[in-house]
Amino acid sequence: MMDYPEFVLPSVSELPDAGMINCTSPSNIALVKYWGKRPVQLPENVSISFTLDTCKTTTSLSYKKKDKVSEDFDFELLFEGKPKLDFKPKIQNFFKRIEVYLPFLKQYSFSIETSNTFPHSSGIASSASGMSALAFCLMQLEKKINPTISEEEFLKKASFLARLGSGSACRSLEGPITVWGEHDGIKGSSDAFAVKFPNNIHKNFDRYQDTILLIDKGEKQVSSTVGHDLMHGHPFAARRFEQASENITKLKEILISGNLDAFIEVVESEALTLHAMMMTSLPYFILMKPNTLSVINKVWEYRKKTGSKLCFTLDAGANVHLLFPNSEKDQVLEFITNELVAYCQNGQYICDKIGLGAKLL
Ligand code: 2P0
Repeated sequence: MMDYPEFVLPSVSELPDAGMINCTSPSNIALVKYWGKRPVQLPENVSISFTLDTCKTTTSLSYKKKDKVSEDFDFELLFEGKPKLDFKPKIQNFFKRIEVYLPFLKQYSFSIETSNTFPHSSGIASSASGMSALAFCLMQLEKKINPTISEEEFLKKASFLARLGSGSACRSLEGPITVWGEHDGIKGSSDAFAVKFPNNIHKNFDRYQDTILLIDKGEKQVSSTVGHDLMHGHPFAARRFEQASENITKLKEILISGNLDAFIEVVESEALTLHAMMMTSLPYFILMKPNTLSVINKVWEYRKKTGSKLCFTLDAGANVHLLFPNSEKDQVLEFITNELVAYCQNGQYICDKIGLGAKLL
């Protein structure tokens, strides 16, 4: 039986011959973390994220209709202008998963050119921006075939497809805040795609800042895919999945009310819980580095001293995301340059903020 038949493109007679689609899609940073999944790419728990603005992938998809449908997918891949063989299996696998929903894929020969605004191997996940950008381009091609698709259906399916490339990618198509996973308090939410946070967001979160401190750019010892897998049979899994749902309930109220102290508590607790899950799985592992902990302690000191609403969150790695209101931008940037840059590898950090999702160029 096929899952989600509503996302299958109805049969069409006319396919466009050739053309090119250019788009950008950003990365995102989870506030309540997705950690644990079941087949196929469905989350064990609900998650919510800020869509980023500066950290993004630009993708051009060139397509050319073939005279004969081939047995296999036909695509070439260029990353920052050069052929990238190690990405090919991931795209091949992605095409295989989404073919049933985009039945025209084997009728085209594609050239995919992609580049990121953030430094290569900076420890910033490129799968979220990269997979969402590719899904968005493919949906633009579907739209040429099926022009009556509504904006809402378009975004829903783009997110649905992106999820099949990488779980967190489904949260990057829209902004400023998206939710992935079914939750009673979030209207329209689903395990199959992410939706834009449906309520009005308090102005305290307008242009909310995310400065990413690049603590360690080395290759991670444990990939996210392996990490997700270790939640199967994890001693705390069931309780953790419930807790994520409870935290979404709390965060929904916080995003509406603008209560930044409550925001800090949920967000920092989520970051540490994510890493606690890693430290308590079998095999156990630690992705934080000594400098990650030094930064966390500095943030706590700074908050105590100044009453600032600066807080941190972590991804599956050693880098620290510093979240703070736009109104504190100058002071916090001064604090970062004076006191935190010393903990960053080669002094590197990236100033980003909350953004709006994928765009056609
Ligand atoms: C998240 N992360 O919610 C969590 C928190 C990292 C830490 O989703 O296997 O690259 O492609 O579904 O999405 C990273 O995992 O994993 C991730 P796949 P993904 O953002």
